[in-house]
Amino acid sequence: MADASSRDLKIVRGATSMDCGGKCPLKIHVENGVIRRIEGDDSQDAVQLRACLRCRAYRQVVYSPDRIRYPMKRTGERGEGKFERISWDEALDKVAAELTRVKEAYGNQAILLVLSAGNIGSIGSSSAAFARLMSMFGGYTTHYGNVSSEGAVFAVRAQYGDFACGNSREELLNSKLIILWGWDPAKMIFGTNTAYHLALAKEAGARIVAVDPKLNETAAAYADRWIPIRPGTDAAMIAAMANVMIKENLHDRRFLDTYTHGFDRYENYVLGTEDGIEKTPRWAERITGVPAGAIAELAREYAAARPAAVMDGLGPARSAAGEQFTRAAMTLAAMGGNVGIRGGSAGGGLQRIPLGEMFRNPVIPQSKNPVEAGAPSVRGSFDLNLRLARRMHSNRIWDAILEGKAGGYPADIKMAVFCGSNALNQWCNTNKGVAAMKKLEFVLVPEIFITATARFADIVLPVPSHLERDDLSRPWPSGPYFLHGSKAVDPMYESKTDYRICCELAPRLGIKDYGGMTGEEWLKAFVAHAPDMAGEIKDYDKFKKEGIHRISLAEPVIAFKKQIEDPENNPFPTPSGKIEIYSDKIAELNSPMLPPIPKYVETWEGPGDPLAEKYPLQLITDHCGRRVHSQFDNVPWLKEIETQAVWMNPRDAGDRGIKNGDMVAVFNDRGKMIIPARVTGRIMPGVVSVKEGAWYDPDENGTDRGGCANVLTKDEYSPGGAFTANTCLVQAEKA
Ligand SMILES: Nc1nc2c(c(=O)[nH]1)N[C@H]1C(S)=C(S)[C@@H](COP(=O)(O)OP(=O)(O)OC[C@H]3O[C@@H](n4cnc5c(=O)[nH]c(N)nc54)[C@H](O)[C@@H]3O)O[C@H]1N2
Ligand SMILES: Nc1nc2c(c(=O)[nH]1)N[C@H]1C(S)=C(S)[C@@H](COP(=O)(O)OP(=O)(O)OC[C@H]3O[C@@H](n4cnc5c(=O)[nH]c(N)nc54)[C@H](O)[C@@H]3O)O[C@H]1N2
Ligand SMILES: [Mo]
Repeated sequence: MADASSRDLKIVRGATSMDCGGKCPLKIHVENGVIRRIEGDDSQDAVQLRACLRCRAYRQVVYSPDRIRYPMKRTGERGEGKFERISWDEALDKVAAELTRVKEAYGNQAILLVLSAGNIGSIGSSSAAFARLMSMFGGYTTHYGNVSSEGAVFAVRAQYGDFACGNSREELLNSKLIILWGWDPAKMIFGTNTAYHLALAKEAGARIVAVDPKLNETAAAYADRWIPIRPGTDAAMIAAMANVMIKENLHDRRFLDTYTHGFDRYENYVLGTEDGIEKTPRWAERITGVPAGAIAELAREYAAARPAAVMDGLGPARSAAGEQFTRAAMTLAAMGGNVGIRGGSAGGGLQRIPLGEMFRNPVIPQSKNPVEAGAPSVRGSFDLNLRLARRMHSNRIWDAILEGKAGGYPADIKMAVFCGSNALNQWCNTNKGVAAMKKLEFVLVPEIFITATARFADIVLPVPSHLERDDLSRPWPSGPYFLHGSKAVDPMYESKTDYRICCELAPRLGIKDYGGMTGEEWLKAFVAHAPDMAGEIKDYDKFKKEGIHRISLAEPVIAFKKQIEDPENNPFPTPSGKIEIYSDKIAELNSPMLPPIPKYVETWEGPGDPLAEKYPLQLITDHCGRRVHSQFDNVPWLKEIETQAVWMNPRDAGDRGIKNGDMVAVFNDRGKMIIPARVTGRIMPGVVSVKEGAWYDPDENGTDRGGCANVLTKDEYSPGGAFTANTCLVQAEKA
């Protein structure tokens, strides 16, 4: 046994930069260069920002036996997963040669760059590295549409004109009623400590109601009432609540008159003067599956509780009419007069507080992408087609690869770089993705693991995990604090960061002046120049040593407080200067699926689609507590916590002779998976759930055995650009 004196023990203040829903200071115990233990925040003089199970288990990511250790090149067929070790020089020479070949033969637009959320650190982030390199190389084709939140982004832009629509989470403590409308912070985090503040609110007597097809983790722990609802139908329930509030004169008329634009149009819709159909609770019951009595009761309860917080999630907005849901939720917030006040909520799904939103590469020069030069201006327009002039929607990359210009896409794609992305697993229609990946001439994937996407690479390059480099990490989606994550151990094996890879590729591509600064120089520059840091952090070394800088606020952040307190001098940044319940800009688009008021619209693969005869179950693909998307799915400690399964109501299971734990085939025309059933009353009849992020694992028949939700989902988007992962019909049977 080594005696204590030979042990080199140190505590490193670290942080990961994952797209995880939170962001937490970590206390990492390192002994003789090996991470022994990871603890959370230990501060004594502030509310601790407690790390969740995932970062606490990160040791099994760093030391996973499955790590990519060195550069490799494909040996078998594309996708077969056979690779052999090569040197960094050979790998980078090959990548540079392929980039040059494709550029010369087809032009820069034939190079597809897929960037996602694997690393959202300041210098770690893929956009800071590859996007810049590829711009300097003459450009690339990329995708548009935030897969997390594009529906909500569209809605918030239309209704408020400003994305910062969240309140400080401790404001929940002042709410009398909190509606978790498709919102599950106990699992999704939505800002470290959100669930803690919810617990305090409950202790203080707030009533909590969940409207969700599932009794989700937060609802199970905190809700006084669960109201199950059919996916994609929430705007109908909200219209019926509005109907009750208007008819019983329970809505905040003064608020609506003072601060909103076009409520009369919504009123005409809700009362049926517009189309002859009154949006009564009975009308909504047929659509939503929620009993009329429960709708009326929630409407009255909501109107009576002041202040009340409508906390709408991104899950329901990630659907075929996602923007309508988010707009309806914001309208409900306005009808209760709950915007801009303490204990209220503006809704809008993003829940963003602009504090801590730092480090967005303000100092790394982001060369413009020449392939997009001269594209139409999108400023002030809601027309998604303008944004898609030179790009394809994120959920259409497979079609774009398969069909190219002939299919109406902006380019004929010949090669692809996937950075910080496991798109084959994470973007819809994985089986179509497989066909698309096979068509490409060359694929590059820098990765930590051989993911579904990396399996299809020609060259894989090893990158370090998040505890193997210094970076700044930003709170998701709110502060108020800044994190500096120090390197706990040196990069494992032969790994290099994306930034380093790009620095080494640059000269091979004839690019000068790509790098220049060391990592630490960049970090210091970020801290010095980031806009919302101005004057905040004076001592970089202290910040680095402590790993966190908390911002002390004189008062809590309340979105749109100014606009509500002094509307004369603070108009909303919308065309009317008010909250736009009716949007002229949206009306101009003249799109039946995108009405200018938050109407309920029936969509493809909803409960009313004739396809429901063949595929009668609505599938939702919510996120998983033990993963960050597909990350951590291969961590043994976390795997023990929850088996990937299809959640199914006892009634649907009984109809099909399925018992808890049975293997079940879940399928539609796009794909099929076989996974265990979790038969539970925590999901409503007619709806099944397969959590997103499990690793695609096809057997010899192409049937997925890993439970990858996206073998079933449709690669489509809503008219406002939402990624429609929660609009999907399936059938299930005993396997
Ligand atoms: N069906 C369905 N699908 C969904 C969703 C859903 O609700 N339902 N949700 C969607 C949402 S909200 C999101 S944000 C997306 C997420 O989709 P992705 O961003 O593709 O998600 P991850 O699975 O986290 O993949 C990131 C990959 O980056 C790698 N990585 C980590 N750090 C680095 C690094 O420093 N460099 C490089 N090169 N790689 C790194 C990780 O190992 C991981 O494989 O998934 C979407 N997919
Ligand atoms: N543990 C963990 N946390 C995460 C992530 C992760 O992968 N794992 N990912 C992070 C990222 S990038 C994102 S974008 C966010 C995502 O956060 P969200 O999008 O909010 O999370 P989801 O789990 O997809 O959905 C939340 C809830 O919506 C419900 N829901 C789905 N469809 C409907 C509907 O039509 N109507 C109603 N009323 N409810 C519905 C689901 O049942 C679920 O309870 O989470 C972040 N946090
Ligand atoms: Mo996301």
